[in-house]
Amino acid sequence: MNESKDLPIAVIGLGITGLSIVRFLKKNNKSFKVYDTRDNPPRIEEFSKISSKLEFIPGPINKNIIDRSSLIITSPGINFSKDFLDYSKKSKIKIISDIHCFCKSSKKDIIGITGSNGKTTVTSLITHILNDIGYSATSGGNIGEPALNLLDKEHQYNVIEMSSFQLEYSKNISCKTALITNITPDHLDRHKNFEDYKKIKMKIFEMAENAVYFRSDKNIKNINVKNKISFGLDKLDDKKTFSIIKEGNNHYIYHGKDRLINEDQINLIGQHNLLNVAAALGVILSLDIDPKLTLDSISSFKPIEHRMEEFYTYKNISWINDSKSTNLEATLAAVKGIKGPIILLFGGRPKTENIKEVEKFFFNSSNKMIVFGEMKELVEAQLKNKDKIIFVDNLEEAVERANIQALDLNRYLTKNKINDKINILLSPGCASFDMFSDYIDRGNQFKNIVIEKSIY
Ligand code: UMA
Ligand code: ADP
Repeated sequence: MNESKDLPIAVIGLGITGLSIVRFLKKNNKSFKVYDTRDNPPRIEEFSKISSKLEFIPGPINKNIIDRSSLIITSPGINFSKDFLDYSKKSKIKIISDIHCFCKSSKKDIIGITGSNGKTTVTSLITHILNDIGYSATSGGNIGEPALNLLDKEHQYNVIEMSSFQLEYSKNISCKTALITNITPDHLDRHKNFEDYKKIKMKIFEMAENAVYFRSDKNIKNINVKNKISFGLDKLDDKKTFSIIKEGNNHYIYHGKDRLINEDQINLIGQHNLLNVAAALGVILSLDIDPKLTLDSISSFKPIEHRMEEFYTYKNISWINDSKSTNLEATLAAVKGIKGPIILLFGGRPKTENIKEVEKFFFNSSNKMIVFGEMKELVEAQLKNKDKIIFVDNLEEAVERANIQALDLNRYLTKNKINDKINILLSPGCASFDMFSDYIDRGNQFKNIVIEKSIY
């Protein structure tokens, strides 16, 4: 940290990140002030136990803060105005993230993970594998535990999920291995445009020793790292590649020419999750660990809550909670990876204006869609297969209608001796804030409605 003036450091936001920054600054004997737009931010009670309330200043995030500070360390959720950013540049007051501070202070190897989708799954999987095969690893960052809290208990490997919000204010972070799972449009309400969002994601490779990336993704290119390992949907013989290949009815993961593992040995649903496993294997290889040693650990990894979580099955009908699907790509990946007919619960607050790609969902003529929330307008205007779409007012009604559709379809399949499993999938492809407090609330409500109502 390099404070240019003899002024306190400004910590912006007093959520879990703000609190972790405060602890970090106190340990390093730095003076600071904490700013938050709310009078009573979520972590004020915990803050007042470790610091004087005088260090907390509620109010708007404006230029006065820049005049009064030597450096700004921001929480990821803060969306600075253009005026604020211009003035900080003019005043030469740097804005950095907690992840930036963590990377500069950590003494252990950092595995940095970013991407539009799959970050949490891959972060958890890598941590699980490393611990399972005898290394010591811990995870943090956007996954939940703020990275700075890990400094007191550093393991051999810090597996850190990094969001675009955190990377935006990070510079020259030196990861042992950096991974990008994929890049598709997301968070465009916060970033200037898609180009800017891509550039921010690519910052994870600055100074990385090893890069792991999805080679079938045209948005990930020009990686300036010496040791590169890729994963993708085409088979390459190179030992620095992993591939997902369909043979007969099964998908396999290959390492170069060698077949490693079959989808039936993995507890995660969908081709996108095979890509996530391949990404994790890429990271393992980058650490000079033989991927063959990890196969049992991959098989023992369980799906994470709210991500393709098959939580209830009855007769031939399987209920899957993919509430963490908050963008269109996640929904498209979810439906692509499922075998058998799908009744999709889709909706919420749209993050994109063009949803025409969703029409692909109806290529399987048995598929049905139940739509709720603010997404109804876009579906009404852009999707054609209206005979396969049902509009509802709330999640409860969505569950009831999905159940009726599934039972009807089940009768038809039984009568025609077709053995397909029917999938009722909540994969909303939207933000949840129009009807729920967050994706966790949405997923929990879904599961409760299905289970409590004992609808069969
Ligand atoms: N605040 C303001 N003004 C604002 C916004 C926020 O004053 O305009 C204050 C609020 O009081 C807020 C506090 O700042 O409580 C901190 O806000 P924050 O939104 O940065 O939240 P944290 O509690 O510190 O949580 C953050 C991440 N939140 C966001 O990026 C929005 C968490 O990711 C992350 O787990 C945590 O740090 C630890 O690293 C959440 C998330 O939704 C789960 N991430 C996005 C995603 O995954 O898509 C990027
Ligand atoms: P993130 O932390 O990036 O949000 P998660 O692992 O929590 O990623 O998954 C978020 C959503 O994206 C879930 O709906 C999940 O099914 C979907 N998803 C996971 N991995 C991928 C992937 N590789 N490609 C597309 N969608 C994915």
